[in-house]
Amino acid sequence: MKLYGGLLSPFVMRVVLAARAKGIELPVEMPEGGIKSDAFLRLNPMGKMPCLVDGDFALPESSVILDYVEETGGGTSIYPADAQERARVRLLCRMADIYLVPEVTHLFRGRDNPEGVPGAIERLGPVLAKLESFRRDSDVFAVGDAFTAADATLIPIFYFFDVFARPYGTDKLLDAQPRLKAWWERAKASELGSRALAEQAAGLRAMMAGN
Ligand SMILES: N[C@@H](CCC(=O)N[C@@H](CS)C(=O)NCC(=O)O)C(=O)O
Repeated sequence: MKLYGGLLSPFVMRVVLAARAKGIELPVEMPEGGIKSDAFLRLNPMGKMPCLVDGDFALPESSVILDYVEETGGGTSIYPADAQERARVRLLCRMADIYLVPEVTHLFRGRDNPEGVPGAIERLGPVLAKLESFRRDSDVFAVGDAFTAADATLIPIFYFFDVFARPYGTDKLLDAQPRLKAWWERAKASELGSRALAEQAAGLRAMMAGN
């Protein structure tokens, strides 16, 4: 199996983290000619990263890839055994994709579209509060007491709360959610988390340098 994409992308990193949690080190590379090249579009008509290639099977969409890796990769499951806990994991992943990502994207595009930033900051507070409302005091990881798909999904998105702390004050949003903030501190200090964040930071530096 091989994953096309760059490690700054929270969607790419989600898959990488999920695979690592299962003991799989997926090779990750940018497609030659980029994600809009004819060759890549033939492989992945979505023209986005990530795209997993397993033999002659190509699969886009990070959450779908994550589940494919879960089902085919063996190793430790990244979903809890209990149905309700599993549902909570899926709920946090879904909420991240539907409500969190669009607002973080506004921040990411803030240099080109500064007018999108204030609204995104305003909406992010309630999104984080809702995310937190589905977590429990006893949750050590995003859900429960083990690394799950929810951690793999949230960690590389939360990376951007640190990136945008200085320009946009995103750290204050986390201050308003102490339990989520405590999870984030634990996630950053963890082996999987710290490695991922260092790789995202390297990706950001490369992007800023125009590579
Ligand atoms: N829903 C997709 C989103 C993937 C996505 O938007 N990836 C970005 C990089 S972070 C991308 O490839 N953007 C290029 C584009 O949209 O043209 C997934 O979960 O894989």
